[in-house]
Amino acid sequence: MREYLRELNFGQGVDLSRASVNDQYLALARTVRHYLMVRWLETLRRQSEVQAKSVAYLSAEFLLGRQLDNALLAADLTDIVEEGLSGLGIDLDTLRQAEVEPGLGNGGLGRLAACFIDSLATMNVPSIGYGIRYEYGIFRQTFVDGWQVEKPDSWLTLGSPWEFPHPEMAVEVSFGGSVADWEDDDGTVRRRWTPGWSVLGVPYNYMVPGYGNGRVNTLRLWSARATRAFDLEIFNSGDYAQAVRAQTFAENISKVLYPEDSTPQGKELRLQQQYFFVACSLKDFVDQVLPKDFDLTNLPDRIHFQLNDTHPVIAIPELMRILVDEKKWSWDDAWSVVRQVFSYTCHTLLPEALEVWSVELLGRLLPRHLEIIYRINEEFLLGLRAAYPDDELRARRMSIVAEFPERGIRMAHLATVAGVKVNGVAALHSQLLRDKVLHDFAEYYPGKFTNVTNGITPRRFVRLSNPGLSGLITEAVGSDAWVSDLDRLRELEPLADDAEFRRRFREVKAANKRRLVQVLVERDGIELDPDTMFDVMVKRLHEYKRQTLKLLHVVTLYQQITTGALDVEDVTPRTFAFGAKAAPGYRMAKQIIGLINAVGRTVNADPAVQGRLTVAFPANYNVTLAETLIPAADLSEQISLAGKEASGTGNMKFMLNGALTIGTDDGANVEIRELVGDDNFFLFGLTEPEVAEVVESGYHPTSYYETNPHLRHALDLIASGAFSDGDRSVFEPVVSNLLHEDRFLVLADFQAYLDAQARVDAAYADPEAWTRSAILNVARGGFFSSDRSMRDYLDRVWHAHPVPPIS
Ligand code: B1N
Repeated sequence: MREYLRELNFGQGVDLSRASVNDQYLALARTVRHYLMVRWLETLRRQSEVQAKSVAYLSAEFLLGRQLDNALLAADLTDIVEEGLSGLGIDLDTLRQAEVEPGLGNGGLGRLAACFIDSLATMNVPSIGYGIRYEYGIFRQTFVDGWQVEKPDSWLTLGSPWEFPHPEMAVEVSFGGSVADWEDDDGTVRRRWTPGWSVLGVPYNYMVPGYGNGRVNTLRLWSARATRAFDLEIFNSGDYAQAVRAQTFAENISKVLYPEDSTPQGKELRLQQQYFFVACSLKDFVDQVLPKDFDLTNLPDRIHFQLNDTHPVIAIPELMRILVDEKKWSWDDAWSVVRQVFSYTCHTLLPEALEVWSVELLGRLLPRHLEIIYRINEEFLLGLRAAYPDDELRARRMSIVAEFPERGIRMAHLATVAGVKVNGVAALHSQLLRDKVLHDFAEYYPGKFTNVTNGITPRRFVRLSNPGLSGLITEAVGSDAWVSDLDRLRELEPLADDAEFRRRFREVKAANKRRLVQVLVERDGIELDPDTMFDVMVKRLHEYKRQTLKLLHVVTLYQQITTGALDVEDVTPRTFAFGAKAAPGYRMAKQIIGLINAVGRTVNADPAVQGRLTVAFPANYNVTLAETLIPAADLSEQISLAGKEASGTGNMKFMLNGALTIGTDDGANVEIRELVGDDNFFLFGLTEPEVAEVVESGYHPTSYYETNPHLRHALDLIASGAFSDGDRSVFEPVVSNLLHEDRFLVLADFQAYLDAQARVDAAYADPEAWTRSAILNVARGGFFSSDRSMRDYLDRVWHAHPVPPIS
């Protein structure tokens, strides 16, 4: 505590009596990071000493969530700090709440990256995360009359105690210009890129502490600055305003995270961001991380670059450029190294989500890289035509260069051609990648394709977010070893049949529900009844995830009760909780948000359903809210159309916090159900092959509307203006889309969903049996630790190894 007071006095410049909560939080954060500093330096020292093979995780997003609690846990400081602070009359929890989470990601993909670096540190794997330090992360969602309005996320304004900027280590990254032949000293003709402009990348380092193992890995995020050339212009041109504008232009590159999840727009600034962080990272690794005299032919022994989706795939031509243009290697020598050091993780099946950069844009921004991609493609097509003579159609399908609708570079193809391994993120997803999206490639490169099912870190999503359950588990297992060895949850299985354990498990869930109720009152002014079933659907708003299906269930119940078709006494009291952000340009998604809020307003105000149906839609669902929402859930909604959700990771968080899942056979749901068994999972809906068949034979949503009275009544009620003050036009686009297009087969799965929900009600009516299932969900969920995901990547993709723990 002496250290803490020093930080307050000398770091914040205040004494205790005048310190604001923010001062106190910042001082505590700095105290904790000082404590971790020795371990960080020791980790770095050991890393350069041992020279073990490392992993570099390249990701445009790291959705970290709050840092304080995780750092306290890793360093085993929580109790000491809590006690010390309370001696000073300070409540640790108040300081926890003062932290603004770094929201440098959209959803699952960014959160996955954060879980992975946590696991790598905990498992003693030498590794580094590389990404972008966005000045503005994912927007803050607000509702105005129920409609989403985005506000900037200024996560840096109150100070950022977890980062270490290193402006002296800035690297230069170039763009634009032109490429021409030139003659080398030894007479060889080479290509020379003369860039048009450049920016600086300033590294900001973040500690990634392993859990209780004394290791602290590094996350390095890049921030864009103007180069000194810009500064010089200020003097030379005399046009001060113009020079400052140039500065702003450079800094724009890391200004804001693109808020699109799964459906990226092909924007120029986005490509700039991608090349910016990748070029910074490769340069950093080659020039700074590797020893000075390192022979780059040995690169594959020292590093594996994991490409988190296609966003960092421009790293492939960039490394070629470094080796061929800068290091003057032959093309073949460079290619033989490059094709050993990258692997690619695909996170989607939606064709519209696969990035294709227009040749016009790529050629303008990165002319040399475009040339390199063309040459990679030429040689690839040569091999392909040799393997499949006379199959020009196949060559066109597989080409890295697309010809329609305009000439474009297919980044997934480039990654697949150059990557050592290509993986999907759940068993079904990897299967569909092999069989459908990348089928030609799987044939051509047998052995290149593999699966690594996603995972989540049990530190943040169980140990920290659910202290009640953690206490129970620790008692049952006999130690807290499960926190870094989640398979030990298996030991809970026999306790599912122990009435006393069930009672305590239920008490933990009830307490988590009361905690959520309290948080939502304070955070949003939402009042909920903790004695209802908490039925939760939290994830990005996307049509394929089918929030509308959930909503049609709510509307159906409401319609049935208010018309007397259903006796209110027979309805299980439920709280339907939604959390979802829509991409600002995704109109249908924003409409659906408006509709959820409108239905909520009407249902919550109607005395006819009071105490039975409640809709809660707290704005701005983020990692912090997830940490209290998920442990309070009874029912987890995972209802995407089969074959569309690559994996899902929220589904795993719910399972490990003792919620039962109602879900389709999609993504990681498949593996969840296999592990937990059909008796403990509410499966419904078309399977992926059935979906393919329905779509193939022509899908007619109206026929479901015409033949299913429940569905008709629910859609008619929405269309009638019942939720929009009689205005029939407001939600007409949503209704007519469902009726006439329904790309994601909501109507086809509607009845099956209602039936499954009836099974949920029946099961919930028996609390002992329900609790038993909930315990089995926890006991059988150990597979979904991201530690296991890391083991799979180490074995199947990286061929790297943990190093002995420090101290
Ligand atoms: O990645 C998650 C999966 O669990 C989800 O199923 C999947 O939808 C998600 C462009 C994406 N896929 N694609 C993205 C995000 C941002 C962006 O700009 C695409 N996110 C996913 C983790 O594997």
